[in-house]
Amino acid sequence: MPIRPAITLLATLLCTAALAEVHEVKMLNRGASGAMVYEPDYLAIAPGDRVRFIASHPSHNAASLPGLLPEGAEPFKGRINEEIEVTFDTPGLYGIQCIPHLAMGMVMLIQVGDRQASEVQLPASLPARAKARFEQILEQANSAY
Ligand SMILES: [Cu+2]
Repeated sequence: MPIRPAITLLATLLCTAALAEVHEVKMLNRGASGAMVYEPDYLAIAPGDRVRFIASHPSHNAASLPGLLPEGAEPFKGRINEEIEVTFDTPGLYGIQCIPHLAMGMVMLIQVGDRQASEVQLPASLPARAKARFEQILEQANSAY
């Protein structure tokens, strides 16, 4: 390989790494939008960005939601009360759930990369309150575009 393209590629990789952002999400018993919430409950981020889930209140976790995960993305599951930082490399829409409070609607959405407006398919097996909150989040996200 000629030397110059190799150096250019390396510089590009370093720049991408330097630009990656860390976004913070609090896990709360009560927040501005109700009981058992992630705050914020919607993020639009760039591929390679990280999200830190902060155990602001006890008894929550953050885990990927099967059925609302981009193809090829790595599932993850934090422990209860654990602060985790997740890197989102694969573009697409991610559903995040608090496993003990899924039935109470403790979910959030993370959009990684450019948005594909039409294709949001919520998993059929979602509890009613989780489904309702996803729909609310999507409505707010759509009106912001
Ligand atoms: Cu919870």
